[in-house]
Amino acid sequence: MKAKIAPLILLTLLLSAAAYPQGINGAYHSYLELEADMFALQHRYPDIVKVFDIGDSLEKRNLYAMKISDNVLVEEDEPEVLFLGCHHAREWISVEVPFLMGKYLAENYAADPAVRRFVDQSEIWIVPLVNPDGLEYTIHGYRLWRKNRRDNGGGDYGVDLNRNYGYKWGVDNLGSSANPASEVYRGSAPFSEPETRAVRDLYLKKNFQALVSFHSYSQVILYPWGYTKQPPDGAATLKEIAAEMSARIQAVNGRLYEYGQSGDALYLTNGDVTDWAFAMSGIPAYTIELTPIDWASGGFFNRQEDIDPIFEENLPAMAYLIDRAIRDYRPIGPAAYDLKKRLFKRD
Ligand code: 0X9
Ligand code: CA
Ligand code: ZN
Repeated sequence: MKAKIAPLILLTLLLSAAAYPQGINGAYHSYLELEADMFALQHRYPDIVKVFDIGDSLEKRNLYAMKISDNVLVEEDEPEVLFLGCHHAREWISVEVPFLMGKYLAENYAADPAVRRFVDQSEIWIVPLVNPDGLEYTIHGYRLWRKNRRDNGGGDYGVDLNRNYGYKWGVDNLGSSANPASEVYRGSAPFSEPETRAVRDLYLKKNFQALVSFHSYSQVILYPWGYTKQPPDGAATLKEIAAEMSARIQAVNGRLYEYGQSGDALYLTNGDVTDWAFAMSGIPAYTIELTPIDWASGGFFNRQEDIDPIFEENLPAMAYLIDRAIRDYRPIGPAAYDLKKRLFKRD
C-alpha cells in the first residue's frame, strides 16, 4: 500500500509544482514569502531598512512593520508616514503596493536624490499585511475571505478588522454589523482583535503625519469621516490633498481615481482605521482603493502582470504625501487626543 501511494503523492507534487511555479498565489506574497522578502530587504540595506515585530495575529503569526529611514536604528525627530495593507484578506494587491514602496525606497536611495530626501528627512513605516491569518486562508481555504479568522462561536468566523478600531465603533448598524456572521462584523468590543491593537499601539508610539490604508477594488481615494456624512474640521485640506494624489495617479497610466469623503464616495463605515487615526491626531488619513484594472474579471483578482503598473501609478501619490509630511509637519484636523503631548510639536 505504502509503496503505491508514495509515487502518486510525488507525481501530484511535481505536477502542481509545474502548474504553479510560484505557488497557488502566483507572484503575490504569502505570509512566509512576505516575511522572507522583508528580512531580505533589511539584510541588503541595513542602514535604512529595519523590520519590527509589532505583535501577533490571532493565530500567532507575526505582525511586521518595516521602517525606512536614514539612521534607521535611531528614533529621530523626523515626520513619520504610515502605509498599511491588507486589512481585508482577499485584497491581495493591497499587500504588494506598500511593500513595493519600501523596496523602491531602499533600492533607489543611493541613486535618486528625491528618494534620498524622503528617506533622510522622514521615517516611512510600512505594515503591508495587517491580516496575515486571513491572507493565508484566502490562499489555502477560500479565496474570497475578507475578515480575520476569529472563532465567533456558533460556526461563525471572522471580525472585519476595518470595523474594529475604536473611534465611533459600532455607532450604528449601517456602517458595521453586530452579527458575527456578517462580512462587516465589528467584533465584540473596540480593538477586540490583536491585529488592530498592534496597529493602534504602533500608531500611539509614533507621531505620524499622514497615513494611507490600501484596499481594493474601487479605484477611489477616501478620507474621513467614514461614520457620518458630516464633514470634519480640515475637510478642505483632506480634499485638496486627495485631488493632488488623484492627479498624480492619473498622470501615470491614465486611470482616474475618484476621491471624496468616505461616506459620500463609497459608503458609510464605522470603526475604520482612517476615522480612528484622524480622530486621534488630525492627520491626513486616506483609504486608497486600488484599481482592479480589468473590472470584468472580478475585482479582487488582479493579474500578476498588473502588480507593477498599479504600484507605479500609486508611487507618485505616496511620494506626494511624504513630501507634504516633510513640508507641513502639523495636524489639520480635530485632534481628540494629544498622543501623550508629543504631537503638534511645531504648533
Ligand atoms: O469597507 C471598507 O472597509 C473599505 N472598502 S472595501 O471594499 N475594501 O472593504 C472602505 C473603507 C473606507 N471607509 C469608508 N468607506 N467609510
Ligand atoms: Ca532617520
Ligand atoms: Zn478592503
